[in-house]
Amino acid sequence: MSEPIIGSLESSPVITRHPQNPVLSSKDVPYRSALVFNAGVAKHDGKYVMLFRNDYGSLRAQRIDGTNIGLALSDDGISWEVQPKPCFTLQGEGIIHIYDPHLTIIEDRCYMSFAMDTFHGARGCIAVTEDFEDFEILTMTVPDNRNLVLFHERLNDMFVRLERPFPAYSRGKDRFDIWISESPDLRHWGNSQLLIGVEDVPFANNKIGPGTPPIKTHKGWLTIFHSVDLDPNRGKNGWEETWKKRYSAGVMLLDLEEPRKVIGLHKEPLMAPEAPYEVEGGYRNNVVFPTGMILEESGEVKIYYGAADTVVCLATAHVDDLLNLCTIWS
Ligand code: BMA
Repeated sequence: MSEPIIGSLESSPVITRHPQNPVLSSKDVPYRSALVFNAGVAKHDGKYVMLFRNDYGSLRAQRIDGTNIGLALSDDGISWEVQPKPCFTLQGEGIIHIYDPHLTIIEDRCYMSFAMDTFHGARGCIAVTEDFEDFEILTMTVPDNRNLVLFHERLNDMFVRLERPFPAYSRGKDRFDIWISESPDLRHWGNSQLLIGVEDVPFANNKIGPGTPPIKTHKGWLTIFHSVDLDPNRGKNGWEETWKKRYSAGVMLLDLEEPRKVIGLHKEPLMAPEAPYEVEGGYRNNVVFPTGMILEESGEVKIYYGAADTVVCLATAHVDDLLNLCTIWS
């Protein structure tokens, strides 16, 4: 089944890429590192805290040997200091690697959700940590699921997450959507429901997935998701010989009381790959992968994203502009 090709895409004018981009790359890391991207970011104890994906190997040989999670701290969310050692690695029977951390603070406790590739498929995991040294894994989904993002507070007494299963018997191949589930204790999850499908996003023809843990605004929960379009005619587009996808970012608004209800969606991309560090010289070019979002008291929203699966970047927007983009859902 072939999907219509999506033409050129542009970022919304409300987005400003930070002049210091990339804000984190492998050269800032004091241990083995080749690609640094897809970072979870939150404010905690007066600091900005970042958990980032660190793929180590050889940049020159374009070879990845493994992945761990690094920790970086910052006073302003722009200049980061990477801590001396990776803070999380996981090895074991059947585990291939762990990756793509998201960070959520709920009732002053720090939760990292992440993906784990195993010999039996991809699993989504949630861990809790007091000190970013020891992590206790609270839950792991059955395959295939990933891109778990938690809401920063309980709603109707339940913890809530967005997630992206990979349904093999969906509408043809690779039609992956965003789902929502809830839990009384962060360990047992259920009441799962489709939140929004690929068909609802005009700039996707392949799949969508959760991106940033939603932030609370007076109009609803604002969240940024990733959106993928495939063009079979795209040639070699990064290290990978057959990379034919483009990752953009979209923005939507969920109801404050009933987050299972999408109440707003911007029908165009919030961000499309266009800066040099997003479109060239990377592991996979044409990738903007949103993973963290912070709402400052001034109304500025800091959006952290992986660029070209190679570096961590920052973009900013005003919260009111983001809300205005989210037109009423019909
Ligand atoms: C997804 C994940 C992400 C990655 C993205 C773009 O499937 O593997 O880690 O950033 O693809 O390559």
